[in-house]
Amino acid sequence: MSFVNPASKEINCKIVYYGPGLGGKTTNIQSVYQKMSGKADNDLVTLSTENERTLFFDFLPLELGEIRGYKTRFHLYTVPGQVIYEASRKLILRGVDGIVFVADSQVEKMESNIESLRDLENNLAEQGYDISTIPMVFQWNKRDLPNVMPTEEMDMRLNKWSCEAYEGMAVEGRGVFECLKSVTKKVLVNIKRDF
Ligand SMILES: Nc1nc2c(ncn2[C@@H]2O[C@H](COP(=O)(O)OP(=O)(O)OP(=O)(O)O)[C@@H](O)[C@H]2O)c(=O)[nH]1
Ligand SMILES: [Mg+2]
Repeated sequence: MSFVNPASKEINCKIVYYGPGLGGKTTNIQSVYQKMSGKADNDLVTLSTENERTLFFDFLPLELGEIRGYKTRFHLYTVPGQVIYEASRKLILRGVDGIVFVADSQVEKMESNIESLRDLENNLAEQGYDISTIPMVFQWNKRDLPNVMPTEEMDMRLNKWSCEAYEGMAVEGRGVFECLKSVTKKVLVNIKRDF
C-alpha cells in the first residue's frame, strides 16, 4: 500500500525485486543506483554476505516526480532469493505496491524460476494480495548467456497474467530501466485513481 503523508506532502511507494537466487535482482538496483545517483536521495543499502548474496535485503530510495504537489518517492527493495530466507521475503513484501520479477533465462534455472514465482504468489496471498491484480513486470535476465530459453517459451511458462516483459542483461544495465519504468507507471496509475 502506498503511504501518503500530508504533512510532508509525500507519497511513498514500495517496489520489490523478486526472483530466484543469483537471478540478478541486486544487480538491477545497483544499475539503477549508478545511473540515477543524482536522483537517489540516499545511498544504496546492501546487506549481503561476503560472497555477495543478499542476506536480508537491498534498499534504494528514488524520488520520481510529483502528483498534485506531492513528491512521489519510490523505495526499491530486493529480496534474498535463496530458499532458506523465506521469513525475510515475507517481511519485505509487506506493503508492496509493485513487483519486478527477475527471472534467470538459463534453461537449467526454469525450475527455480517457477518455484520462486509460486513462493511469491503464496506470500502475496498470505497478505491478502492477489498476484493477478498487483502491478508486476517480468525481466528475462541474463540473455547474454549461451544456454537461454526463448523468451516466448519463458512467457508461456511463467507469465500467466500477460504482464509486460523485457529481456535483460542487468550486468550491462540492459532492460533495467524498461522494467522500472513499466512498474512505476502502473503503480502511479493506481495512486492517481485512489488519491
Ligand atoms: N552473465 C550475466 N550475469 C549476470 C547478469 N545479471 C546479473 N548477473 C550476475 O549474476 C550474479 C548474481 O547476481 P545478483 O544480482 O547478486 O543476484 P540476486 O538475484 O540478487 O541473488 P540473491 O541475492 O542471492 O537472491 C552476479 O555475479 C551478477 O554479476 C546478466 O544479465 N548476465
Ligand atoms: Mg541479491
